[in-house]
Amino acid sequence: MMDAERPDPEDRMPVEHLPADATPKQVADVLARDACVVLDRVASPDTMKRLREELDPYVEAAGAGVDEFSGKHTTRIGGLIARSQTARELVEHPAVLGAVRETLSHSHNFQLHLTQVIAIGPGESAQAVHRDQWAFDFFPFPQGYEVQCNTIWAMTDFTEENGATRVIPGSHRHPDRQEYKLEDTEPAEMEQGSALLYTGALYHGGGANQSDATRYGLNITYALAWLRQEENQYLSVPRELAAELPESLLRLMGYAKGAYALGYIDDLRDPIEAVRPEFAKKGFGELDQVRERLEGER
Ligand SMILES: O=C(O)CCC(=O)C(=O)O
Ligand SMILES: [Fe+2]
Repeated sequence: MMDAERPDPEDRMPVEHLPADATPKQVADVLARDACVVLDRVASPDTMKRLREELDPYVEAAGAGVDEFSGKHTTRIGGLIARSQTARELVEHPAVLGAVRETLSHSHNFQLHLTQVIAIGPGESAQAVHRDQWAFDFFPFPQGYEVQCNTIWAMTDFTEENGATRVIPGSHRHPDRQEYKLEDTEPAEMEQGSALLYTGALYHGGGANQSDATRYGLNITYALAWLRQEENQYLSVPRELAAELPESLLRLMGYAKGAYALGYIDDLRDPIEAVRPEFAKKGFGELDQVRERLEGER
């Protein structure tokens, strides 16, 4: 990487924190400026405790990562919609979802992209600094066109010592495919129950854990609904369970059209019909809205 692109230590921006009652617009404004923001104590320690109780058995049963990127001292588990009522609530947390909606409002719809506990164990080294949107086969999305709005909830306190996520605020404006060093990043320290929000274009990575306790984070990410999901929700959540979930959560999981005519079943049927026929909308629908939107953009 050329030096001109390396963040100058003098220009380093700290990670901005907002109170839990910040409006979606306030959160989205900081995301537009920095590509990351911490919402302080948006969930209670009690909620985090419940999450641990529901998910610890899966974490304990899972092995550590098999490569450097996933972390050889890090355990990751997914399928959290199926496994945890508390995770389901956090996926639909109104403050976070409002900010996600605002940040991804340039597209017809957005959807849940993945749900994952990331438990960084003592002795783990720092993860390579990356953009989450590289998951889309490194497609070079235009700068300013955000395709993801992501969260990492602090299930335990996040400190520099225990592996708080490392971020480069403002790096959504940097060139793509850059390599950064740890010194270029800031730790997103936050209290248990807080959430780091960041866009798919933010350069970041898991921190090294130099403490003697595991750092637990809950990574819930959202992406534009015309892109493929990282975690396949249709196959991660058994149909019998899906049939019991609320409509709003099912729509978020992908039982909705990604755009006009994107993702229908056979005779133009609403995808939600597969699990909850009573919620189905008829036909393509919304054509007037789509037309209005296209006319507005002309
Ligand atoms: O666990 C963290 O702090 C970040 C992990 C991460 O960025 C990733 O796995 O993509
Ligand atoms: Fe990441």
